[in-house]
Order: sequence, then structure tokens, then C-alpha cells
Amino acid sequence: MLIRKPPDIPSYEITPESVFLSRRRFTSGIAAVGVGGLSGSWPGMVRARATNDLTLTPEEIITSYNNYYEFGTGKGDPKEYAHELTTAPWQVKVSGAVGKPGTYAGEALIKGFSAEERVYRLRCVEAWSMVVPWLGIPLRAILDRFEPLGKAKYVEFKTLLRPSEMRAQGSFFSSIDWPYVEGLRLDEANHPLTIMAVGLYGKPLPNQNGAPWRLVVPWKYGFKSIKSIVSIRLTERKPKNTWNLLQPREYGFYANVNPSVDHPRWSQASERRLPSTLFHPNRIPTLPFNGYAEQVAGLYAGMDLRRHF
Ligand SMILES: Nc1nc2c(c(=O)[nH]1)N[C@H]1C(S)=C(S)[C@@H](COP(=O)(O)O)O[C@H]1N2
Ligand SMILES: [Mo]
Repeated sequence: MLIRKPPDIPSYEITPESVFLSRRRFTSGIAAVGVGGLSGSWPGMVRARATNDLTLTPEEIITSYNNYYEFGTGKGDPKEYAHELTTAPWQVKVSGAVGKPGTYAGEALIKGFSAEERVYRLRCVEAWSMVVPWLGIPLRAILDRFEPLGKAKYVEFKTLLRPSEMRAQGSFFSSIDWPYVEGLRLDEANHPLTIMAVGLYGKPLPNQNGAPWRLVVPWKYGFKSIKSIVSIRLTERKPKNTWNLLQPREYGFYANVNPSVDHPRWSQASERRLPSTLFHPNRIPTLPFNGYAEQVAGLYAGMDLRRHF
């Protein structure tokens, strides 16, 4: 068995720009950060209490058991095919209710920020979950660069549309209307737990996890955490989101993790924490807001969360 040596460079020295600028160099250069190397305190970090357990899911699982339908619907498809995607250079269009609209180079958007390590639970609407050590930047810091106008109430995100490299986008059988789109209310986007992830396990984001950058909203079902973003638009009206467009009865706009609102076809009361096998399913109760209620429940005060699922 290979025993990993400590990382040559602590993860906080990996600047987000360097991720964009020299992806190839970093992809092979850095060893994984063990649990002990992860930065200590941020709100909600509670260790090893049953369902609150933040034991990291092995990197091998995080990077090989994926949902990224642009590359196919199988959990192994993203790892098999996403390496075909060109992620440099990367451009992002910023539009809508902002003082500084434009088309920006990816690295320009995050220049000067440092990537923070955030250990978050990721709960898929399909009732499996993992714990991922992301490297990311608070989304708010990025959005503020564009100077959102007072009338902006929502943010819409779009994934890259490139059928030549994303094989399922060109597939006749795909029922999704590409590109993948998602959205957040502006106060959700500005919440300190919401990050734009540029890496995991101390390394740049693998393509299958949404390189070069993807949203991570830890209290919502995984489908809100849209990958490989090329468009950010501030809007006054609630944006559309892909899974809601596909099955409005099954997937809402809010998609807050909620054990007391079942999916029409299965229970959301519990989840399989990966690694999960037939003999060790590792089934644990699902927590309201995926364990982040203390930090985010206030965003939804007075709302009927059964109706706004
Ligand atoms: N563009 C895009 N983003 C996406 C998806 C997708 O199919 N396409 N799948 C979503 C779903 S359902 C989940 S659970 C997470 C999975 O992220 P991971 O593969 O990094 O674990 O990505 C989300 N973001
Ligand atoms: Mo998901």
C-alpha cells in the first residue's frame, strides 16, 4: 500500500488563478491532503457524530462516482469521458443586472482570491452522499466583482455547451435541453457557505467533478451544484433550472435537503453514505438542510418548504 507523503505545498498556497493558468502542472504535482491537514474551523464543522460525521470520502470515489449527464448517465461515464474536455482557456460571460457585464477570462474572475478548504457533505437527490474536501472561493466575493445592481434578485448559471467534447449533448436520446442551467436566489448565492469550487483534495478540480470551476451549495441537493460554468447572469426573475424543467413534480427550484419531504418515487429520510456496499450499505438519517440548518434555515423563514421543495 502506498503511504502518501504530506503535500509539498499546503493547499492554501494554491491560488485559484494558478489553477486556471497551469492546470496541467498542478494536476499531477500535489499529493492528497489527509484529514489532519485540513483547515480547522468554519461554521458547521462537527466531526464524527453519526450522521454529522465528516470523515472524508476517499478521493477515488469522489472522482469516479459522478453525475455529469453531459458525458452520459452512468456513474462511471464522467470519469471515462470528461478528460476529453478542453478547460483552458476558459471564458465566462457575465450579464444581466450588474454594473460590470462582460466576457471574462476565468482566471481574471478569481485573481487575488485565495482558495479555502471546505469540507462539506454532498447529498444527491438520489439518496446517496459523500464528504468532499473542496477548495473554493466564496461565491459572494466573485459576484461582488461585477457589482450586482439593487434590482438583482437571482443568479442564473449555465454549463458549457460543446457537443464536440461533451458526448451526450449531441446524443439524439438525451432528454435534457442543453446547456444545463441552474439558479439561486441572490441571498442564497451570497451566503458564506456557498462557494465556487476550483479543486478538491488539495488539487485542481478533475474534469468529471466540473473543471475548471463549479458551484457548491452544501445544504441543497447536488443537482443545484452546477458544473463547468460559462455564464453567470443576475436577474430580477427566478431563473429556470434543468431538473425542474425535466420533471417539475419531482425537482423544485429550491431543492433544500429535507428528510420530511419525500421524492415522489422514494424516501428522502435517509441516505447511503459512500462507500456503500450491499453488505455495508452505510445508511444514515438525512439531516434537514443537509446538516447546515443552523446556518441557513433563516433564509427560508416563513416559507412553506413543502410547497417550495
Ligand atoms: N452541468 C452539470 N452539473 C451537474 C450535474 C450534471 O449532470 N451536469 N449533475 C449534478 C448532480 S445530480 C450532482 S449529485 C452533482 C455531482 O457532483 P460530483 O460528480 O462532483 O459528485 O453535480 C451536479 N452538477
Ligand atoms: Mo444529484
